[in-house]
Amino acid sequence: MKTFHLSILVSLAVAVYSVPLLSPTEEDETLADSYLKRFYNLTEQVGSKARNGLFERYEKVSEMQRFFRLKVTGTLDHETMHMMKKPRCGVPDVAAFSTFQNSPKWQTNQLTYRIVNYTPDMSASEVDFSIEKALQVWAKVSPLTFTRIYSGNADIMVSFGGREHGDFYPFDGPDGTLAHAFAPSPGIGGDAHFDEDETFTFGSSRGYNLFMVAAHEFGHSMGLSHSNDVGALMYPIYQGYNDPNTYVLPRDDVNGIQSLYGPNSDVNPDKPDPKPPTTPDACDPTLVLDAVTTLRGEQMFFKDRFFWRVNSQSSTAQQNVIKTYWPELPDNVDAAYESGENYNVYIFKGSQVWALSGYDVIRGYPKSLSSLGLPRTVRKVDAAFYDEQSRKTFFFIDENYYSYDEARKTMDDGFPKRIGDGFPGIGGKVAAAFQNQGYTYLFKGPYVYEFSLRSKRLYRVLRNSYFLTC
Ligand SMILES: [Ca+2]
Ligand SMILES: [Ca+2]
Ligand SMILES: [Ca+2]
Ligand SMILES: [Zn+2]
Ligand SMILES: [Zn+2]
Repeated sequence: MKTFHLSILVSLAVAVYSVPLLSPTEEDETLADSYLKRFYNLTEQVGSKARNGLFERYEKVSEMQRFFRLKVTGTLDHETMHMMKKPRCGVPDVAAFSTFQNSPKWQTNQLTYRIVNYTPDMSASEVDFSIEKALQVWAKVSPLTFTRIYSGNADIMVSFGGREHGDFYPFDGPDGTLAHAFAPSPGIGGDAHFDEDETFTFGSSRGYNLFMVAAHEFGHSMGLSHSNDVGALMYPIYQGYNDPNTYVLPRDDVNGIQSLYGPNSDVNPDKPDPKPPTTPDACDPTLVLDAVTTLRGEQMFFKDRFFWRVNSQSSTAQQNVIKTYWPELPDNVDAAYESGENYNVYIFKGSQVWALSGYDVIRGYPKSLSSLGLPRTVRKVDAAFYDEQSRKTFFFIDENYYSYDEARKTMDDGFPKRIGDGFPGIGGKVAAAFQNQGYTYLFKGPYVYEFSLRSKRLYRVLRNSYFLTC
């Protein structure tokens, strides 16, 4: 578990207020102030323009940017405001939450829980199932057990309520804060509260999946604070839907719970549980990408259920969970490209293709590969890129490639061709592809091959880290 230390040793030498490209609106400033007060312990009055207030805000914005691994500017830039507007957990990201300071934990492994009331959003049996599955996420990898009781005081009291709901932490209406929970202690400790102004769901439909929100909150109920590993369940931002029957707790969270309670000694050695997934590391020299594309001037690198964004302003690649941007998209995509005709981004997985317009999936998608004119024998696309010069899109399938006419929306005659014929020096399959500043880049294993399409020449063989700064 990566814990976040409350270190705000901002060097005064760098504390120059950089001028944002677009100054934040008054509405953004108000939102930012309440966000920083709630999650980063900002003490200054909202709207205070006093010098001390400005400096404290600068420090708190920087602290928040460090937690989320954004570029640390200390200002309310676009990326920072975007992050502040995402639905999240109500527990602060800083260790200042007093109950979290000295690693509180339960003194017994046999815990009780009680569902005090229900949400009208779901049936009672759906709520019961979601809560039980969310507790099992933690029970599977620790010696903890959870027994349901129906009256009296349980260690973990689960309830739904809106706005002011009986503690000193009122909820905020729809979106924003979804839920919060208290670290182990008698009384309110361990309890989990869900904001009734949200629409909680059982499946993947619009709203917030109760299983996923509850599983995160119960991490707090066990004594875990927030993680800045973007793949962790204990990351403060809502992660999207996962199937409760197949969900596997990520490695970072397993390390966290086991640091408090130890492993589960009851695991059947003949039927070991699936390995906890780890978050891909941009610096891993063996990293093989799933797909690469541009999106409105940025570069997107896909791997497993994550993607990195790189733009010309950012010095580091920002890692995100695919589902937090596009809940409808699958994980582990095969290929991606941005059309130079309509600026849609097309995402491929298996025999299906999705079209994105910014953060929206275009209606009518996913469609089948054959809707593009690819032969029905093609089951998946390995890689794709759009060529600015010829205004064609190239599809890589096994050892061959096809050329697609974006304007006529048909495959060109004379294809498929062998990849080695169009791109001398590269054989076998291609993992990902894109164009940048006139060059074509084909990814193969952890290497990137730089071509000029016009001269049909291979210029350089690079590592992933050439684009994916880490
Ligand atoms: Ca309690
Ligand atoms: Ca809310
Ligand atoms: Ca691929
Ligand atoms: Zn949380
Ligand atoms: Zn509460």
